[in-house]
Amino acid sequence: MNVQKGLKGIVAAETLIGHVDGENGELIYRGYEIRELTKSYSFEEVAYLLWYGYLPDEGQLQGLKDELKRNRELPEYLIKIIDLLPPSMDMMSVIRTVISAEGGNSEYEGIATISHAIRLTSLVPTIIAYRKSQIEGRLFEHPRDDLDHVSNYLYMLTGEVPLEAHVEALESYMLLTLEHGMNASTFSARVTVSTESDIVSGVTSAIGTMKGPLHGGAPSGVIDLLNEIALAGDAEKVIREKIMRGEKLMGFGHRVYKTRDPRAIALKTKLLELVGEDEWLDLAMKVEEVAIRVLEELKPGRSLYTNVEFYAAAIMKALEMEPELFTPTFTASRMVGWTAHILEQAENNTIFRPQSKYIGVLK
Ligand code: COZ
Repeated sequence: MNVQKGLKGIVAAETLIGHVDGENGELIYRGYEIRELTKSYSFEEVAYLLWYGYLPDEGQLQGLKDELKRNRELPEYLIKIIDLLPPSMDMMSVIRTVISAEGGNSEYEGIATISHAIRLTSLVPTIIAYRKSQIEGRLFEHPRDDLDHVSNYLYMLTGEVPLEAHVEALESYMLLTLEHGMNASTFSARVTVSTESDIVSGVTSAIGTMKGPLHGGAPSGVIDLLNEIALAGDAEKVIREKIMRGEKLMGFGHRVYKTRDPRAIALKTKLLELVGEDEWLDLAMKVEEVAIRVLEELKPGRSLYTNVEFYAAAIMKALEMEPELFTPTFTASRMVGWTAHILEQAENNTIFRPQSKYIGVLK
């Protein structure tokens, strides 16, 4: 009985939703390469693709946009819960708590549906924006029906209709993080619903998993790394000392990608297009080059390259989004992938129940 720590290399399910090709650095959503999708499609179109399995025509797209808009406002009892939560509670814990309470809504009984997925996807941006306004003591900017999903999210956060460039930058990031095969949080969601538990329990498990710094929490760590390097003025020295101390460089390495993460490349391209010369972006690109070189020298053969979170941090910085909103924003987009996988698991379910190797003594 050999133990596969972290289930490394284990294939836990077959899926039609996404394909992560670690060797060639490719990410495919329902047969389409993500660079193509990011270039030409909106959040709503790609969410539709992931849920339904094909890209929507005009009528289907309008139907999805309308359904997302109908589900944006929070029910009174969720507002009350948020108002009661301690101000010190972090945003990921707030999202986990409020989405869990959404499960009290009787419409989730029975099998999971795409309408459930749409509602959960639509609620998360409003939970984030309402909580932020409540903590800051500001009037909450209610959702606007004349704005699409990503624009409306930025509008609710700031109270201003966002710049097109900001919408494009955030939409690229959210498109690239919608889905990523059997990552830890998607696996949590599938394990949870494999017991025939409900979709809200499944996404609540996923949110709790996403909260971890080795999964969704990396962009904040990247900002800290870039700030530390900017202060020290010596990228090589800071990076080398961290690795020598056995610390992990946030934004580098990936369990599956053993070459550059295609999402990082797509984000970097979009950033260069949108932001052009920007001191932060210049610093990020210089740090990336030094980090890859030093990781190869000190960790030869581990194939440690830039992952999506490295340039996600640069995007969020360009949007002047506070670091505590990075992982919540990732959660808002990955809700689509989680719910798509939950629906797929229910179609052909076998309960997940691996084994463990007892290494204790027998009394
Ligand atoms: N910085 C420095 N060393 C790293 C590293 C990083 N970011 N990622 C992995 N390594 C090293 C480990 O220390 C380990 O070294 P040894 O062989 O000397 O023990 C080796 O590479 C393999 O590490 P591990 O088994 O943890 O790799 P795995 O592929 O399981 O880890 C994750 C993948 C994403 C957890 C990655 O290593 C990591 O922690 N990255 C930083 C957090 C992050 O950016 N997460 C977002 C991912 S999208």
